[in-house]
Amino acid sequence: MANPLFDTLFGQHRGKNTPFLHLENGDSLSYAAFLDRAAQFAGLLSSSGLDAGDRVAVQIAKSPEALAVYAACAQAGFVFLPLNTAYTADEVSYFVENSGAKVLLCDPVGAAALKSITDGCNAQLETLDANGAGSFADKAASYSTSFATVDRSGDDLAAFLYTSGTTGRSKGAMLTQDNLLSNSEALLKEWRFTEKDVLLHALPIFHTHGLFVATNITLLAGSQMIYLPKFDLDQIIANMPRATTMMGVPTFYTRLLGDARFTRELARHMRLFVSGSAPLLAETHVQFEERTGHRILERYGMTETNMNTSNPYDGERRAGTVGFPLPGVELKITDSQTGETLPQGEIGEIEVRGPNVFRGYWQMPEKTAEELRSNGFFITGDLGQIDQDGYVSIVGRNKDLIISGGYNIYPKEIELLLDDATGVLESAVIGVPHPDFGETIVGILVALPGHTLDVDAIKSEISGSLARFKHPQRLIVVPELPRNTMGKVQKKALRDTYADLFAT
Ligand code: MLC
Ligand code: AMP
Repeated sequence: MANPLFDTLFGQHRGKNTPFLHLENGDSLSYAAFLDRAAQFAGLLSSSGLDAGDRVAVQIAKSPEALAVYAACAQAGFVFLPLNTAYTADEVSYFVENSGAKVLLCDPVGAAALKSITDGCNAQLETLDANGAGSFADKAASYSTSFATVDRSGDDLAAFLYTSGTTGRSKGAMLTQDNLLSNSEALLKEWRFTEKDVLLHALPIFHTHGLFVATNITLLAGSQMIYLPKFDLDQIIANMPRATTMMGVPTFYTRLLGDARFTRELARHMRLFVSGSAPLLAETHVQFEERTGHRILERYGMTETNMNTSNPYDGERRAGTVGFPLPGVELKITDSQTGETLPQGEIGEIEVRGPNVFRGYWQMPEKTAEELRSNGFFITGDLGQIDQDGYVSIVGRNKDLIISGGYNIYPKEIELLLDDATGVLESAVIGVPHPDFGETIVGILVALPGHTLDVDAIKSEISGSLARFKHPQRLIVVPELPRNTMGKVQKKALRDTYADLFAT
């Protein structure tokens, strides 16, 4: 027996004194030092009464220690459950309860607000701050820097990532060791990662992109990361001459293009820029090539599937497309009503199947059955088409979803809160084009008869329950919502009406 995820990504680097992480303050951390820390964390978690397969929820700042918790869970056989640091205590409470997590790791600043939640579900609460200090680190310090890796198989669960849904309830996507490994192995080959690479890492590590794509590829290749706490233009510009690759959401690239310091010379040492998580405008692709000589490589993925498609490394990286299915991934375009495969060139629902596709949603068999067919195809909710050369394009969404700066927001979650706000009869939440975030959130409100709505008061009424990035940028009061003959709110009509709200 063995533990494929730990052995392949982490274990292979035991005793290696070469750098793994370069930090913002100029310090570097070797693979060996990183693994020592991870082993101590694994020792502590294992002696805390957890069984293999138990969930460890973490809502902590991006730090080397935060990654070491991921490694520790892999080594000790626990399921890693990372949470967006912007989530409020209300939001975190749902994830802890729903997942049945045995441990919640949080920032010391937020600990008091989360204590009643963990007490209520018999979970342990430990802290870890942005500098890697806290009760968890203190307790781990007395544990050995070697830990006997727990046997797991490729079919065992490695991580839960929560993703919102059209009903407003988040679903825990269950990812196996093989889901993660197969995908990073495919991407490493496609994007030609080697131990010579230095990845400029400014993404958060609580989502697929920053964790399973960027970090797992680095680990698999045994390369290095310039590991920044967040996207900060000055830091990106200062560090780019030392890097060879970067992965980002489209906002990273539009912000870089908006800065005159970002030049061909600055990007001279880079071999690859990857974009994903949201649509990259063809215009950004073209401007980027004009400025730097590099063609951004766009790829397409999801929480439930990791990466599905990628533009080619060597062939033409075609603007406005997400390239070809990755080796081992099958992709087809189907009729949303019948599920039948459509003729080449037609627009329909994108379905994917392969070793990358998740196991289903935690304790939600009906939701799983709605989206994951018994033949293994996952219905993505994205609308796409395949051109005569085989390039896949995403042309829209069959799901009511807003993607702002690479974060997904499901309108229903916000509508439920707005509908309950003082004086509101009903609401509709839409995404409209935004120059920085790609899309941003607008709430359309209808007042109860006889009420005059105070939008500022409504904003503060809902704010305590929602992470900042889910706050509507604008609330607009209308006499009534547009509806079709079936009585369904016509969101497309609303999106058309307010399309220019943030135009520059
Ligand atoms: C921050 N804010 C956002 C926001 N990010 N609002 C809307 N959308 C976002 N994405 C808010 C803050 O709360 C704050 O509000 C204000 O905007 C400015 O905050 P900031 O801290 O200065 O923003 P910044 O750090 O610059 O963040 C922007 C960003 C970041 C784009 C760099 O959001 C980011 O790193 N996004 C990447 C998300 C990601 O990794 N997605 C991958 C998902 S995986 P206020 O009101 O307090 O001022 C996936 C699968 C796949 O989708 O295919 O990859
Ligand atoms: P998430 O729920 O965060 O996993 O987001 C997945 C969604 O992001 C997909 O279903 C797509 O709608 C979107 N997405 C990811 N990559 C791209 C891309 N390159 N172009 C357009 N949309 C994308």
